[in-house]
Amino acid sequence: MADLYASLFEHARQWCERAERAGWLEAADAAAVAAVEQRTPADLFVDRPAGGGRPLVVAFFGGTGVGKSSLLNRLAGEVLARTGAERPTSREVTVYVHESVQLADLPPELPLDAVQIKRHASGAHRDVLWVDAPDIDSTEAANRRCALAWLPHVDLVCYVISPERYRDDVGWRVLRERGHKHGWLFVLNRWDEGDPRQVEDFARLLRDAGFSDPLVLPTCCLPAPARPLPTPDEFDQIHAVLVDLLRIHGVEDLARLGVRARLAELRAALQTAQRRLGDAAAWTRVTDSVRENWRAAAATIASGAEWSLRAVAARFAARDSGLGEYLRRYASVAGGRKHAEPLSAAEPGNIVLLNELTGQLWDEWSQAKLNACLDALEVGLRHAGLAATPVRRPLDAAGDSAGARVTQLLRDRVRQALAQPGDALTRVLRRGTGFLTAFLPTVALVWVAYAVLRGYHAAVQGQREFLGLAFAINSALVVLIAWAVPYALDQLLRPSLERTVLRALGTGLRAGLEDVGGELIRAVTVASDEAAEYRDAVETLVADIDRVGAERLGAAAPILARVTMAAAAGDAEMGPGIPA
Ligand SMILES: Nc1nc2c(ncn2[C@@H]2O[C@H](COP(=O)(O)OP(=O)(O)OP(=O)(O)O)[C@@H](O)[C@H]2O)c(=O)[nH]1
Ligand SMILES: [Mg+2]
Repeated sequence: MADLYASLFEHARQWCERAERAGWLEAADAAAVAAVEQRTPADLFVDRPAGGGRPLVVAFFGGTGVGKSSLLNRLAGEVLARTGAERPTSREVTVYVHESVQLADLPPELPLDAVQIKRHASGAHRDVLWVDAPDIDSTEAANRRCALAWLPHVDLVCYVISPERYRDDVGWRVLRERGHKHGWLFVLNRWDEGDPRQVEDFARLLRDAGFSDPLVLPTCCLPAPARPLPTPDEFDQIHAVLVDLLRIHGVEDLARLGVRARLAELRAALQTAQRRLGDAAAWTRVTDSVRENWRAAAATIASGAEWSLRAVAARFAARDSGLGEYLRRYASVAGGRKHAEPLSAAEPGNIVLLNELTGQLWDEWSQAKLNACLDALEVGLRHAGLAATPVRRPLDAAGDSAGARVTQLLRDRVRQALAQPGDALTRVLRRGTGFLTAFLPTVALVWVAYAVLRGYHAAVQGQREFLGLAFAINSALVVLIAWAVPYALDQLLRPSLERTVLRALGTGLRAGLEDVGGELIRAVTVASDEAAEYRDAVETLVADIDRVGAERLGAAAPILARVTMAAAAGDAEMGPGIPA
């Protein structure tokens, strides 16, 4: 199970690394996952065959002077660790281990110069590796650091207290945080100084801390105590309990407790980190808010640009006025172009003007409005506890291209409008008036020519006078009227260039702003898809953690419940495991 834990932890670490690199996690989220305890008691040993081929690691922890080293010496039947009146006495860890056990190189945080390893050949202690730690509440920082560094490698903590100090035990306050990571035995040493009520009193404190039926064993390490003991010494129970535990559960089963606690921690850290990724509902809210923010910003931009659009349309139309332009267009009609348009966008000079004028429409002010909209979104994301950086990245890209998009659509629409000015009906009518402008004068001329021929023929025959000035004036008037009426109609139908350009600029701007809005939504979708990928990955990981954590412990026996803390709320999610 320790190997499984190591692999799950590695996956979690890699996930965090990727997510942090992509900006989804803050360094603190990744650090919280990385800080979950990786070390396990199994690290102390080489060859760790599945099924538990290693001894159980049991350590004496507690305040200074409570008798930890005395207890180890008593257990070993010889003086292994220094004991004494000097406080603190132990400045190093004493490891008491069977000679057959192969120890691995100690992890770097366990300084070798602060460890003495005592080998023994006693069969009674073959299955247990004993550790005597320096005091946990030490005034010596080095002692405290050393004791804490060993904790992750301990299966079962033998917590030693004294009758004098158990109610105000600094070390216990430190250690109870690790309640679920270890099995626990409580030794009330210096029992010669104790009171029989203290066992129950201490047990009550432990029950309040989460132990349903804690084992509190009173002991006295003095060979000849000055006072008689209030109740018999229960030192032998320490060993008996361990033998019982190992017989029923084995090391692997007990080690699983520690792994389960680490898994619960890992799971909680991952879930905290996962909040940065949001859920489907959060992303719907983000998309809605982008849409809403942009709608408001686009309305502001559109109304702010109105005046500029008018100015551009007016400047564009200014090119189309004056006699010179009229003659130029007239020449183009005379030159055989069927429908002379007010101004052709295809003419190079007009393209330059079009580009120049439309290029100024998306200005710094418009960009600032867009950026303010994105800033507001970022603030909203951070406020909701979501990662903002990976969302901002595609949004900024969309924002940077907004000017070019809007300008392009403005130009397209103006070009289209100039290519086909007016609406469809006007265009049909103008086709008619254009035709009549040429056709009616032609018909009139043909009619006049016919009248001239007939008049000439009649005059030659002497039937009447040659045609006179009146005929010439009237004929000229007929031809003129035949041209002037359709021409005047055509002029009336001709759409105003300024209006055409202004309308095109209006629709172009609206289309452009809509396009930018669409691009912003696409950017959010890209980010939310990425978040979903990271979320899926971590959910799979959490499911694996739950599966491993939910593995039941081998055998149910009351002794295990007595040395373990009841499941906390967080552990309950990991599924049943510790038999009640
Ligand atoms: N009265 C009494 N004294 C004890 C008992 N056990 C140990 N002592 C004495 O308490 C003193 C401290 O014992 P240690 O075993 O060094 O205590 P420790 O917990 O290892 O202390 P540190 O190494 O400083 O953390 C020694 O003088 C022991 O002889 C006991 O049961 N009763
Ligand atoms: Mg000691």
